[in-house]
Amino acid sequence: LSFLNKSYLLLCFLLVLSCNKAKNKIQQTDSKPNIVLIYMDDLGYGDVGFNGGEIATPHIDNLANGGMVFENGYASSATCTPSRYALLTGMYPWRKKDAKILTGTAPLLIDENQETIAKVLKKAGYTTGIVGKWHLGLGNGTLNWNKQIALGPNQVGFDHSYIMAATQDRVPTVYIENGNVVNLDPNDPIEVSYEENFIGEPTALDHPELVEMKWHHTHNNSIVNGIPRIGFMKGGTNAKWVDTTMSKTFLKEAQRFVTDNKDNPFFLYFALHQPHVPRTPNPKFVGKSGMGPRGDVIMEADWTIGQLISTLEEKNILNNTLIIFTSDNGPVLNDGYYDDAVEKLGSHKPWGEFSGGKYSLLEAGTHIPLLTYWKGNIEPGVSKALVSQLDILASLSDLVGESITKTDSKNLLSTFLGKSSVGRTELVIEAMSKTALRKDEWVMIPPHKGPKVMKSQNIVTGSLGDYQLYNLINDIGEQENLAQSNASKLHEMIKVFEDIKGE
Ligand code: NG6
Ligand code: CA
Repeated sequence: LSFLNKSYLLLCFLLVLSCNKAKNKIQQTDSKPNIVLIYMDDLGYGDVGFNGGEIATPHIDNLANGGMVFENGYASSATCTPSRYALLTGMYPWRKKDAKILTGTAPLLIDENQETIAKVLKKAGYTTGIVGKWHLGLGNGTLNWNKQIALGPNQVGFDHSYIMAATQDRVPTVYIENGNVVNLDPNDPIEVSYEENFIGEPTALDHPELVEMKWHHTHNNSIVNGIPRIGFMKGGTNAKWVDTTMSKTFLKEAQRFVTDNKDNPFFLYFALHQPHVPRTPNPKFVGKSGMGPRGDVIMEADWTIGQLISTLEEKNILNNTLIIFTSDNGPVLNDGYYDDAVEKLGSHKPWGEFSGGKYSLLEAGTHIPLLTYWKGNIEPGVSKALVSQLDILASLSDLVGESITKTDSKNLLSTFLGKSSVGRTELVIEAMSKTALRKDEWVMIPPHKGPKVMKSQNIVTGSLGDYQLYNLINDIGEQENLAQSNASKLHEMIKVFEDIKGE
């Protein structure tokens, strides 16, 4: 090559390089980072290494060490559907009568006109996707699984969806992509009922010999992959998911979404199914935790998250991605199957120092792990600010410069980005349609009917016939009821609670 040719080549090379740089600059704006919201199912405050858990969660811990950890982060509710409703819409779920644990055939809970995180981000130019657990209803009451489902995530702001309809323990046990059941054979249509079985279909009650995972309470209807579920299902043989590869399937879809959208801002709601029941780790993870399937699937989820982060790194977009990691509600050991979760727990404390668990108004129900991570933009640290998943909507709206109408969501953007230590002052928490108030370091639980303990799950519900008042700074385990001894604080709390609830 002549000297002239060489310098010409060099010039071209430099030109391409600077063009790429300029292109990257457009993408890497601080106001439009990619957003990945990782939402776990039933993961307790203490289930992660960074909150003192004994299960190895190195990838999640890396996010915690490089990001902002919230010690006072809350899900809106102690169960799945209401928490997910609040997360996406920024509205308290107790304002919505049907925001309760849904069956697999329940209609779409979110109104088509309602604001959602996905809609707001879409308006700001984002491509939006959900991969994983939906559990917010589908259709308008009459669901035909063999046709395109007209109402679902795609109608409330998601450009792309790859979901399970409800929970892993509920039928239909199929994946749904943009409203269509994946791998459905039209000659083997799916029927689903939560009322009665289909003639000739085996259930755990009449065919116990077909059951490979023993049920403890409920979960004795249709058997899929040897696992008895809640609800009855017929047909759709080719479409049925394989439980042990669910994590891989969701990961693959999440990676595909990221790869397809690496050149434009995207929002990925990655709603993992772990460690909800039935706990079905991939063989690669069986026995890894020493705590039985519950520990194993938490390790599997951690690995899955690590893989997704590697993809972001490989595509060179990790630095331009805001990651939020949290869980829909607190932990439960026995949630319906015999799977050694209780027997093999050892000294690990899924609920950390809190009392209660999933379904409970006591702290462990809603006080969940929460962190934000954004390399180069969020200084690593720990925040004591009171924040709720409700606040993600208003905060992300602010980040991308969109306005929203009045909701229960508070704009805590600078807190989520670690630039302020100010959180909300108060928050109404919900568990199984009962509510309580957290304000500053205080919790007030009004009198509620119902059992003190859920026997099958061995969880203290927080329901008592009298008022309860706890100071979380002195009494994180909510053992000492101060309602009698601190009447003035109690009355102040009742007043705030009733004002918010409009009572
Ligand atoms: C409960 C189920 C439980 C689980 C839960 C949903 C019984 C007694 N218990 O009704 O096993 O499926 O619903 O969990 O049936 S959630 O995390 O999706 O809210
Ligand atoms: Ca859940």
